Amino acid sequence: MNFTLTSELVGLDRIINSDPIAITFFIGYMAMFASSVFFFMERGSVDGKWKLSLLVSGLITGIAAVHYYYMRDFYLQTGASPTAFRYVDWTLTVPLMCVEFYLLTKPFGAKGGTLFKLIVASLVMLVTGYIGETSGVESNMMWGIFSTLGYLYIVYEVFAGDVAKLSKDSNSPALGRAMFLLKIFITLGWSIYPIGYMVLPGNLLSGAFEVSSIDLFYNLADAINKIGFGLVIYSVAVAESSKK
Ligand SMILES: *C/C=C(C)/C=C/C=C(C)/C=C/C1=C(C)CCCC1(C)C
Repeated sequence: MNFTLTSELVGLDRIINSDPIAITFFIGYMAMFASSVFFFMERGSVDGKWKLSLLVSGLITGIAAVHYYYMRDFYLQTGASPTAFRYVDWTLTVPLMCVEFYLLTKPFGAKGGTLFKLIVASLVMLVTGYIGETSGVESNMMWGIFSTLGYLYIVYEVFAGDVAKLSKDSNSPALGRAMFLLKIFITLGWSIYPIGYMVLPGNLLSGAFEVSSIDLFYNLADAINKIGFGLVIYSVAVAESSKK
């Protein structure tokens, strides 16, 4: 049989020859897509005030699914890291995760100002991170440190700032449980990203891993954080809805 080897086939060949990064892009796409279907369908089985939270969870994984579709193709065709797609994805989905914190604490008095602070901190984290990834060896570490300040501010808000105070004053065991799990995601789950960033040339882990393994870190972290975060909110929503 006679056929030309299109870029599509070269890409598929890479998956068949078990390029672990290609496989995680492939699985990431499927998992994000399936999670969105799940969150959207399950909106029907929770009480009114939780429907918006599940919608936002579905949007987070849905936006990620679309980006994974393009990132997977970009990676398969070029073998390079899809940095721009990645940061567009995060710039949309991380603020939506801040919205999830806001929605959880809103019944207990959360103010728009808290949401605003969280979104500004996440944008500082992402814009400086993007500059660091694209600006070369000398300044990589410096931008990484700026970005980490934005990250630490979010951690502060959730552990000791407005979000923490509201959930403590709420006397709601459901919210307490959700906040406990979300704190684990914010500290352990989100810390995978700066670890991945550190494999870049000029940074602390450069040489310990291949530069291309940055996408392994990011793909793993995205699956844990976007899907896991949504499932925590889903479980609280179901538990609270079944009380009545
Ligand atoms: C769904 C996507 C999420 C939750 C992305 C989170 C991304 C981060 C927490 C990234 C953090 C970074 C640092 C703290 C320093 C180095 C640069 C970044 C942007 C990788």
